[in-house]
Amino acid sequence: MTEPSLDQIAEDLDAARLEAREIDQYAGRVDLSLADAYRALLRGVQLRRGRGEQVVGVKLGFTSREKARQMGVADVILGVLTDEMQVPAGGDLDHGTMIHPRVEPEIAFRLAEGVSTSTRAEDLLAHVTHVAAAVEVIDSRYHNFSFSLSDVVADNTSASHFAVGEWLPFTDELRDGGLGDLAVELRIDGALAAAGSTKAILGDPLEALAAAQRLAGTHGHPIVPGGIVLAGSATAAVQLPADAVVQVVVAGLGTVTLSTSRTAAEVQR
Ligand code: OOG
Ligand code: MG
Repeated sequence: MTEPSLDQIAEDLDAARLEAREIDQYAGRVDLSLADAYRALLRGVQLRRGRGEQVVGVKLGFTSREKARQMGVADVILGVLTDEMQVPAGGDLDHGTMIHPRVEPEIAFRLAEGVSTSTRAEDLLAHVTHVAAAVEVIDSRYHNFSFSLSDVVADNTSASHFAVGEWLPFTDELRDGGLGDLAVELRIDGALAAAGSTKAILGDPLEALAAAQRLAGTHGHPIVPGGIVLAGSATAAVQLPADAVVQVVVAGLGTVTLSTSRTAAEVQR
């Protein structure tokens, strides 16, 4: 069998996502380098832009040891967020549009409106204006949520949806260590599903900005004015049920909620 091109890989993953259908991972059948996986990721983003979606930010993956251990990978990765992935805080997400979604408690940074694409070669931290509690829904397009590092990168780091709580100004206090060890909780229908600390995010979530800058500089992710940086989960991910209310609480930063509905197709299954 001939190896699929990067365009083909991007198209296959895009179709799998749109149809909420799992595909086989590439590891073991296609020789996909990490650099090529990032190229496939960015081609996938091009496909989405071609349908009118706008890039609104980037997201880190595997910034916490617990997450990396859960998925059996070692390196920090960077994906791209579009407007279609964003659910308003308190909003509803149709569970039936996803394959096997999981949820993660995160924090989000917002970059200045004046930020330029050249920022990816500079100091992203200097451009942060706001911070907020966030919730990310991930949904691997691969069978059983199992993948190699290149696989998950090509799949836009399993990005599916996210919501951001109220943006707080990024004060000097937050910049000078104030984000380093805040208690994080993930609640599903009120019950505690995971708990941790922002410390789990690379020792300090500000390190996520340095990692985003490094990876965007190497692989060419777009950095947009007013863009969002999701710092990565502070805990292992938890299966996201249908008909549920998910809440992330970050001490000192606030809360964000998201609910899921069940579609008619799912009820019949
Ligand atoms: C990859 C995405 C990881 C995070 O916050 O660590 C991620 C995956 O686990 O499928 O978003
Ligand atoms: Mg995440």
